[in-house]
Amino acid sequence: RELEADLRVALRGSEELFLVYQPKFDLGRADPVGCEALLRWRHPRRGMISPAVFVPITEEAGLAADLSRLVLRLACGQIRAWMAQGLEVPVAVNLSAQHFAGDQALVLVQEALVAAGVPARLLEVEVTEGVFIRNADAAREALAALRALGVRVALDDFGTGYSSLSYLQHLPFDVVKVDRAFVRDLRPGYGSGVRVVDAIVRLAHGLGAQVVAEGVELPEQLEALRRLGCDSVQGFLLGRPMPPEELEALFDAGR
Ligand code: G
Ligand code: G
Ligand code: MN
Ligand code: NA
Repeated sequence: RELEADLRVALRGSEELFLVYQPKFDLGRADPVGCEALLRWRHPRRGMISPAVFVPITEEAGLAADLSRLVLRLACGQIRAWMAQGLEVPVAVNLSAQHFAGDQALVLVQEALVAAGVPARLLEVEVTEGVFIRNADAAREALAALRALGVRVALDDFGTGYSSLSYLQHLPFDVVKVDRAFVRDLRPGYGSGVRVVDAIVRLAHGLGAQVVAEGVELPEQLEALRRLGCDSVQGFLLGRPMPPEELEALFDAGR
């Protein structure tokens, strides 16, 4: 396919693929506490193409590891650049579930950290429930190995997959990210939306994980999340995915 061929070229090194960074804020102190790196592709003829479109293409074409290698290199390079400016900004990257069938995720992450000279504690890895579909035991081991390195591990899009509870009891996560579908229902008159998020927060806290809510677009949602004891928040209300210089300004202002 045409996009696949273009992706192969872009992955070989170009500025077509780049990261934008969406800030995350602590709900108690309202400080920026980190960010999520999100990949963007500026195609030379078609303009911006969403990762929702091209990430699945890389996965089917056997290019997932190349893509993740690039994302990790860019993210760790940015962490390093911020460190050189005296800023410690934790960065979360999204990794394909494919890497968790064996030790590939560990190898990719370790290589990127070493190459950039970045401490593991500044990197967070986000995975979806999809990591557990094929081989749950292998995934659990891979996640444990990352955490043993000092990398934080987050469960992304929580509650949208299936069999959500059976694997949570084994505690392979530092962070649970409440999917924006649940945050959307935190509106007056939607009592059931509040009860679902309340249950997720209690469950995650009971298992020792922090809770990040994503997709916060309205002040009412922020207020509801505060009342429910959510730890941190991310969403268009607080900050869109942005270039690194803009994120820097947020962290600079806070020091
Ligand atoms: O940023 P945006 O909302 O367009 O992202 C759409 C989807 O693409 C989301 O599911 C997001 O997790 C995923 N995505 C964004 N960046 C990356 C990345 O670097 N690697 C992978 N595997 N997925 C990504
Ligand atoms: O699947 P994942 O959670 O990694 O997806 C992240 C995607 O969510 C990014 O593409 C980002 O652009 C998008 N996103 C971030 N904040 C918001 C928000 O407040 N509302 C909506 N609709 N999307 C958001
Ligand atoms: Mn994510
Ligand atoms: Na999500």
